[in-house]
Amino acid sequence: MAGSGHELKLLGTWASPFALRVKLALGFKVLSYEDVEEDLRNKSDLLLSSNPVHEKVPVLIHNGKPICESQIIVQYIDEAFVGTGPSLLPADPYERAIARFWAAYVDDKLLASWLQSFRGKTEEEKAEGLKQTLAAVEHMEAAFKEFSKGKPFFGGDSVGYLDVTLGALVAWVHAGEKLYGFRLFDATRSPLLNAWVERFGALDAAKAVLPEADRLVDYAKMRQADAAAAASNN
Ligand SMILES: N[C@@H](CCC(=O)N[C@@H](CS)C(=O)NCC(=O)O)C(=O)O
Repeated sequence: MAGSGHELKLLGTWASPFALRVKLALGFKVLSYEDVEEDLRNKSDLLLSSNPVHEKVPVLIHNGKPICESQIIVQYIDEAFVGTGPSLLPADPYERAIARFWAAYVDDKLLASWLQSFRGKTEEEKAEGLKQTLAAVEHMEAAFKEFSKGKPFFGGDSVGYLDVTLGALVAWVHAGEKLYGFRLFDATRSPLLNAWVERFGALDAAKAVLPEADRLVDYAKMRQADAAAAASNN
């Protein structure tokens, strides 16, 4: 699908920020692929055999070989398709290392605490999640300033690895605001990232991939209702 000699198949779900990350990378690299929508309540044999350790999406299957974990997949795409579309990771090894550091921070700190701020079991857990989210946003705002050097993206004039990593959350920033009245990046706390959210979301490759916020809101409400029903049955 990607071009001569390459067959790419992505196992994902439309709402998964991790699968969206891979779709963004494939889009920016202008690689065609087969998009396989998984049902996570009834995972396919292909998903279970391709990612037997975590049994999670996304999985990219390149010429029959599976690659798991969204950040590793994006790095793989960049390395396996050098010269196809723009490079996402910086060329300089030190800058690559720093970009990977911040990409890990997005998942380990920013996303984890943001999820805790609305999924925490108690009000205390949620408050702690929010506190940590705000601290992580402050760090990300400073990282954006350092990477972008006054230009529009983490990658400078064009999108790079961190734009793809964080860009997967853009649709969820809008959905989260509608659901919880809290905007992850706002004009007061993080003006640079607030503007970046709009700039990134306006890119054709992002618009082609990122779902509408209202669709995510309906999906999140459905998942919350499922979780509440499961809890009351236990
Ligand atoms: N660290 C993983 C996270 C992937 C992940 O959490 N995927 C979720 C969907 S958003 C999943 O497949 N969940 C299914 C399950 O937990 O059974 C990555 O970056 O790819």
